[in-house]
Amino acid sequence: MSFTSMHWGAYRPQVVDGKLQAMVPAEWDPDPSAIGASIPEALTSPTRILRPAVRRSYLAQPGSHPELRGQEPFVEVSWEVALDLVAGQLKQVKAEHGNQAIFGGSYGWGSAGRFHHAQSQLHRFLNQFGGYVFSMDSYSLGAGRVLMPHIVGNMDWLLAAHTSWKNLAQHCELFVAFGGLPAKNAQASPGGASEHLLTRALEEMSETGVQFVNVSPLRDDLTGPKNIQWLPVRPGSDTALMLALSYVLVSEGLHNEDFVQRYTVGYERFRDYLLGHVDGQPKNSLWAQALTDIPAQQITDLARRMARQRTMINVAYSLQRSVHGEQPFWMTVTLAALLGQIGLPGGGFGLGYGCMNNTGSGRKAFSGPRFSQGVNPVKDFIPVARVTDMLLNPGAPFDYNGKQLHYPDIRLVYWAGGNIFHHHQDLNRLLEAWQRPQTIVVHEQFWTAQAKYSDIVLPATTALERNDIGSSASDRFMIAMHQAIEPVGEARDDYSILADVARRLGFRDAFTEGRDAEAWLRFTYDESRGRAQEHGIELPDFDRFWRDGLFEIDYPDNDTVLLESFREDPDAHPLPTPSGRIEIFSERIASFGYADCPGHPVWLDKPLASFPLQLLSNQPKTRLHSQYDHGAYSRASKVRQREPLTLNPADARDRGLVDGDVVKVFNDRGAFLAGVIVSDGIRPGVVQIATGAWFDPWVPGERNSLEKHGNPNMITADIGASSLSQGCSAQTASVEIVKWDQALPPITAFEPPSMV
Ligand SMILES: Nc1nc2c(c(=O)[nH]1)N[C@H]1C(S)=C(S)[C@@H](COP(=O)(O)OP(=O)(O)OC[C@H]3O[C@@H](n4cnc5c(=O)[nH]c(N)nc54)[C@H](O)[C@@H]3O)O[C@H]1N2
Ligand SMILES: Nc1nc2c(c(=O)[nH]1)N[C@H]1C(S)=C(S)[C@@H](COP(=O)(O)OP(=O)(O)OC[C@H]3O[C@@H](n4cnc5c(=O)[nH]c(N)nc54)[C@H](O)[C@@H]3O)O[C@H]1N2
Ligand SMILES: [Mo]
Repeated sequence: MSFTSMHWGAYRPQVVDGKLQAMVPAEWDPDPSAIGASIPEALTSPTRILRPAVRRSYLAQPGSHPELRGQEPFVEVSWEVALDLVAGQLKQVKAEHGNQAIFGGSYGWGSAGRFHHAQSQLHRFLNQFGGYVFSMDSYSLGAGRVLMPHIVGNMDWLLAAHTSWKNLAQHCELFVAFGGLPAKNAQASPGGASEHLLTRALEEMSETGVQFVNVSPLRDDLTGPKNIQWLPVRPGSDTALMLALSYVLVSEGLHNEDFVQRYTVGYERFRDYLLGHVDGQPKNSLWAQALTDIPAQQITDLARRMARQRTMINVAYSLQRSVHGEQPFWMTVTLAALLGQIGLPGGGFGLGYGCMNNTGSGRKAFSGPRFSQGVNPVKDFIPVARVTDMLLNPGAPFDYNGKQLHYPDIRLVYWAGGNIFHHHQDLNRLLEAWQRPQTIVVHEQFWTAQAKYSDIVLPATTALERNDIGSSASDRFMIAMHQAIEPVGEARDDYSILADVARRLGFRDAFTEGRDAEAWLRFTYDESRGRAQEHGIELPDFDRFWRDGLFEIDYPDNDTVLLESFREDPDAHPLPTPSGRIEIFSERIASFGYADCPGHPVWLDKPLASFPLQLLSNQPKTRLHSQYDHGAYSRASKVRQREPLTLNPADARDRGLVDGDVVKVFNDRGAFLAGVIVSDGIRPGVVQIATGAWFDPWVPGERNSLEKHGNPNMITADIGASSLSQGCSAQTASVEIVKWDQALPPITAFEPPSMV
């Protein structure tokens, strides 16, 4: 049997005469993702990178004319020439500036296979070369990853230990979902989502009578169950709503004082703030009504309902991808602690049910084979979303999680498996920063902006063009990803590219340990068998696994209930926090002295610029981030070839807009075009556009050019969530929109650059 695994599901590739015809979803998957349908045509589309290429003036004189990145033609070169150039530049930068001048923190999702995982490959390579500046945390969970260890425990542990959907169907009565449970997002999990769970889980919960509350600006963030109440909250105001819910509980004596005393620390400090003893402002329902637009009576009713019923409170990652993004996560935990149902079946809190497929699967957290990255001798790092700051301000100090650090001085950027022109905020600012390094190397499959704005571009294979192993924590199947087709053009896998650069730098043997990719698959698989056993999983030998094409990991006998053992005995099973308890007040965070993240959860006003509409740039339904935006499924979703932007009928009427119009979306940072969809499924005052439309400036390389295609990061703000986490804050953004009545500029995002 031959399967392949993508972050959004397992498929059987159908190949005829060496050409991929279709991706047939795995037969066991009850709800496969349509993103697979984009792949056959996209793999060999004109935007595929076929040969190594170097920016013209860079080839003539390495390091010259960085300001021409993105504007100049490329010259196709042989692998020999390209790899000599990469090795030579690495050697030179290392000799002149040291390894701390190399940025290898290159962020991104790459492909699902665990050996050909571009990040791991690059990190191992750079570690053996003497190290690199790395990046911490993620765009997904920047604020959450830094906050949670202070107050409960680290995110990876928590995510793997979430109460299972099965348990929720049996025991939960009320599911309150901040940011909803969007079916579009549950398509994906990093490393694979071999069985899609959300739709069926919601059906089962609906049948057992679970009631849902969708707290979101978008109605479609929760669809399926019979009983859904929609609270169209103002984006960024959920903390105020949760404070008011807490206020009702505390002021009406509905909170669980025993739980608070036994399992948490710092409640009294928080309560004084909540009741208004600190700042004179009780955080009551009327106060929250003004901030959230949710009527006070509905807030009060919801709090009482939550106290009466077995309640799960879930918060989507998106809420923490904002200025003061720590607060909604901290308040979710605090509110759940006040209800006192943490550790009980069907109750407590969730951090991202619906954000990724595998959360709540109840399956074993075994994550499969790993490719060892070794140790990084360089200690400099940045919180991942501070990349533009780093390039613009070498030497400047910044705060992070209680420390003051300094930005390194980067001369060479090496990127593999990510697209910064997709994921980073304020692209005009990035464009300026992107001119600073003397060399930018990228491995890419397609002519994304990441490739077009680099100096040396090395064509990478896709997962279908190499053997690999697909595996994701808490997923049902481990997949033997058999190569389906020959590499397209001269593409090579990241491993063999880096092995050949390592040869030029004198450490090929250390990098490969004498193994080719096939030998590594076997080696990493065998190495993972011991870890599998710790989870009670007996993996078959490699040959058997490879022949069978997949391995099913059996479902555990017991349901998972998050923090169950902590609840049973908090002394025997303390949390990994300083107090061993849930920290409603964190002495440690308080000791950092950050005004933008004090010692307990608080409501802080957000620095929204004075544009009338709040802009949500959420995850796309029809692709993974920017991956396969050039595929048929994503292209079919566009409005006049632009990314669709949804707005409320009232906001459309005010601006004379109808379905199918093209609008210019702008603020003081930039502007882009988008296609209009008018819908009453979005609250007034908010417009929504998915991320991932390939960056397509009208005048390539120029700052402040209009972007033609609908990339919302033209206007998002490049500021950290707080001094604590410095997380990505893309969701805190405001814009104005106007109808575009000029001629429509053609989309050129999917065209390769010109070649000489
Ligand atoms: N405004 C706004 N911005 C956001 C977000 C948001 O909600 N709003 N979300 C943020 C979040 S949560 C995330 S995770 C990021 C995602 O940002 P990214 O992870 O950077 O986005 P992807 O489009 O997945 O980029 C992966 C790239 O790797 C390439 N690739 C795939 N496989 C391989 C491989 O095997 N080898 C090599 N060399 N390349 C490969 C693909 O072609 C693609 O260009 O975006 C963030 N940005
Ligand atoms: N199909 C698909 N699935 C994906 C991805 C993808 O690119 N494509 N990306 C994956 C990745 S990397 C990640 S990190 C996760 C991301 O998971 P999230 O970050 O949670 O995803 P989003 O779609 O940005 O946000 C979920 C919903 O939250 C709502 N929302 C936004 N801001 C607010 C707010 O302030 N308050 C409230 N109450 N609601 C708000 C939005 O309406 C949005 O639809 O998704 C994963 N799943
Ligand atoms: Mo993410």
